[in-house]
Amino acid sequence: MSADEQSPHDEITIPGAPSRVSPSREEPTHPVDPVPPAPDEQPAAAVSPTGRPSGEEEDRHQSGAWLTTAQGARVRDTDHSLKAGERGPVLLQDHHLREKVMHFDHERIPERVVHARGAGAHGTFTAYGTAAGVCRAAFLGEGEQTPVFVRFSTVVGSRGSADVVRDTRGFATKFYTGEGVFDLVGNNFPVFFIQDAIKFPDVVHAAKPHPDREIPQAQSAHDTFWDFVSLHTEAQHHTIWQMSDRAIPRSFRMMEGFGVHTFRLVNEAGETSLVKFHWKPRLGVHSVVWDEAQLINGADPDFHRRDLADAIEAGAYPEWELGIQVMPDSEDQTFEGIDLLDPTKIVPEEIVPVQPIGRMHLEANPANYFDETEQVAFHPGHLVPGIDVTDDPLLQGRLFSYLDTQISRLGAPNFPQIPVNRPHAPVNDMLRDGMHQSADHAGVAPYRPNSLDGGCPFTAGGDVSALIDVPQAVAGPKTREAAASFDDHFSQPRLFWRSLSAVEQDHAVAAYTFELGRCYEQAIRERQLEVLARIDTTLATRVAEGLGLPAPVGEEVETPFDTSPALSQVGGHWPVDGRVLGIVVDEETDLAQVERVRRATDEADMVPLVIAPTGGVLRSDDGTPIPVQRTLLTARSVEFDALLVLGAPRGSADPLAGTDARAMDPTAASSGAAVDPRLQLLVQEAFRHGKALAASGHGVEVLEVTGSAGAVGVTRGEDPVALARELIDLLETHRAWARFGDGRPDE
Ligand code: HDE
Repeated sequence: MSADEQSPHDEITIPGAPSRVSPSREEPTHPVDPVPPAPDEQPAAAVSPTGRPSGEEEDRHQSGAWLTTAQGARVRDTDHSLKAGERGPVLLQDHHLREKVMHFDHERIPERVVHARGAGAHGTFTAYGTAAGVCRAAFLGEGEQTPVFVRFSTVVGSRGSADVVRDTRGFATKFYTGEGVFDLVGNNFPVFFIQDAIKFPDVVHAAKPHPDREIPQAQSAHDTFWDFVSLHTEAQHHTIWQMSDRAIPRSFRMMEGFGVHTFRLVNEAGETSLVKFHWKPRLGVHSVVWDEAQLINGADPDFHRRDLADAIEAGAYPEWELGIQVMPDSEDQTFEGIDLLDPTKIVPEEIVPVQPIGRMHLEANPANYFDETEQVAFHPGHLVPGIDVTDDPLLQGRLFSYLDTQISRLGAPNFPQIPVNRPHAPVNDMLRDGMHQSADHAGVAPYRPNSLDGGCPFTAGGDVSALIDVPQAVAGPKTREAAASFDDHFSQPRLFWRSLSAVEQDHAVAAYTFELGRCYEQAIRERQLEVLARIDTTLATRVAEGLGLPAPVGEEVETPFDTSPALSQVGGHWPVDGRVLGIVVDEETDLAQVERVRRATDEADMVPLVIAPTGGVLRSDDGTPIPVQRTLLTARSVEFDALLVLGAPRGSADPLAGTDARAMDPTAASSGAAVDPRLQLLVQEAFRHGKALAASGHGVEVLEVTGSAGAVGVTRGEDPVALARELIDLLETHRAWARFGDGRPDE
């Protein structure tokens, strides 16, 4: 085995490199044009501020080889300010200095008050045409293709917080349809904490860090959160989802999305139906385990963001099917006893199946995070003809909030003119002027009716498709009350609990115990335990045991639905696109075999990462270069979905010995026994997180010293390629579930 310094050209692309051109070691001296977006990146579409195709995408990129001021004047020196003498004071006339620093001082905009941390991507939605019977929206017509921009987010943490925290995830999609923008601003849970928008500031204040010390960041494991949800018991359904594995997704690509509220669809004949929107990921719904999540947040706080961008760069395009549950638009807007206006309720899929209506692929990363992901402005009120809202009081409040918040964040009412927000449909409003206006408005009469501009713009007549406000009859005394049908807070959390498999229930018990265990106030713990007892006494008893508290006695609420298997995420076989296989090698590993394993992994649309004691490039006997992507110093188990151990490097003096507690004491190596302790840790962690493991040759020794040999989902053999294929098969079930328990639903 030999290690070269230089990176070779490797046909198997490992995503994530910051630049597509390898930089020179020396500072470049010849001017070149600005770097265009990478092949996997795409800026917002080239449409004018008034929605016309401009075809001038490149005009938005900076151009010219020379550094200029914002006014286009070329600059000779950007490293020294203009001074009165080399050691003298800086002169006020230095426009370049002042412009540079002024702009820098204002680079930030306020982060979103919720959902501050997110990642976005461009894609395409292709409709099946199956919704035509219930919805007249043109973009749902058979074969129609609509560009989309999707932003995934966590809710509670600040913009710089870690990705894999226990939290709800936002799943917001902007459809740039020919009839205007439609935003489906959903979450990865189908229910919400509160039933009325007026409590939204309260629940967010409770979930956000405590106002005095501003801790804890990005998590619900603290007193104010549990104080709120135990007092507002409508929050318990959302809370049990939050304590389930759904709150720690393996990837944005492996999350369901839900519109949460019931929407009203209108067909060509003007008939209406009540629907709930669902996004179903092609890769299945998968999560990390809690211990893994905690490690990830230290090892790679950008885990989800990186996973999304890398998958797109590698061509493993994330994909979801959009589906709807269709319920009749009855007078009471209730279905099988479920109030469809209550956003804390689901309609079980076993009762109303989700009908697929289209498919979405995400195919391009944003060319610039700030321009697109930070400035994208969603709004549940961005609707197109055929889609209308209902009287769900939570949705009604959202219709106010999302316009309002953009004024704080994007500074002016002209935010729809920011490229990522521009409609791909002709815009002819009578909104004028305002800060950051960038449209050219012709004409003199932005009012209606007018005669000076020939009466333009006209309102759409009955024969022209236009937004519909369904003439829903409303009547009633003004009142600050909720309907009695909103009072059932427990039957659906109970349905959720009973639908989980045994291993998922174990995880939920551990999550409640952890979170309540992090609270300081005994009264809050006890109150929440009493509330849990109304959901399920076994759940409450198990959590109480973990907290060392007496089991509460409560009256369980009966649920009309026994279980809903669709709520469990365990079981089934799923595609493995973009999953990461770590391949451990040492100086004795047969590198020709490693190369074959890499190819087989790449062919399975997975990412092979070679882990060796030190970095560089290895060469097989026939000279094939094999780049090392991780060393024992830089690898951490959480990055890999499965491990193939083809070597057992001995412990050696780490380059940073003494600064890394995991590095081995070099004197211990001579004692003979030791497989490098960092490799042992790697395998032990992967093992306890239920990941698939395989070993061949010396690697088998690693399984033995870590005590993982012979366990479920751990395999060994002579042929590394056959082992890699076995691992890929195992990965289709996501985890070796039996290592945690039997994974079957609780009897
Ligand atoms: Fe939001 N929400 N929300 N929300 N929400 C925002 O809008 C709000 C709710 C959701 O990636 C804000 O531009 C109120 C439910 C997502 O840019 C703000 C209420 C659901 C995103 C706001 C809710 C969501 C937001 C913050 C209670 C799931 C991120 C910045 C009535 C169906 C969108 C912004 C993105 C963002 C208000 C409840 C989803 C303040 C008042 C329910 C995915 O306008």
